[in-house]
Amino acid sequence: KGDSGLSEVNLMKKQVSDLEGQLRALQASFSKYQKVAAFPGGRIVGNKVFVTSGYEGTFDDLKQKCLQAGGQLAAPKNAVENTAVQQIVVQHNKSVFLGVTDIQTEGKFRYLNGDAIVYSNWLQGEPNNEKGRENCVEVYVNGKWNDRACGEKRLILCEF
Ligand code: 293
Ligand code: CA
Repeated sequence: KGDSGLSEVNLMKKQVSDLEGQLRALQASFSKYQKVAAFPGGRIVGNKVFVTSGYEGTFDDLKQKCLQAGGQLAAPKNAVENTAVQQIVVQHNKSVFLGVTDIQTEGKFRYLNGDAIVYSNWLQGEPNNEKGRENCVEVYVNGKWNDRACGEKRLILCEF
């Protein structure tokens, strides 16, 4: 038999590690579907899941609640994701706050990890930083974005 036993062991090691990878992917995917089951009305777009619990609060409230749940505030990065967000806004007839702000530098909108945004859907005339105090971003029922004061209360929308 010689070293053919060894290579069989190596083959099995590879198979086990492949299976571990697949299991991890499956667990990650399953936990997202569990969120939608827990909060029906969620939307699945590719790898991303958007869900709301119906809670309304200030930006800081919402941000904390999403993090606590193991997710983050929703930040649509393309038109398909934005449409999914819009559908939830329409369903609840309540605007949501996104995980996008220009708190760091006025007029420079960023995700909560500090990266510059790669997609936006501003309503014409926005962002206007009305009264110099609008650093958060809400989504209207038409899917368009408006900068808004972070202390206003909006519907929570998390992504996982
Ligand atoms: C101003 C002009 C309005 C606009 C509003 C929002 C507030 O009042 O047309 O809708 O600002 O930008 O965030
Ligand atoms: Ca505005």
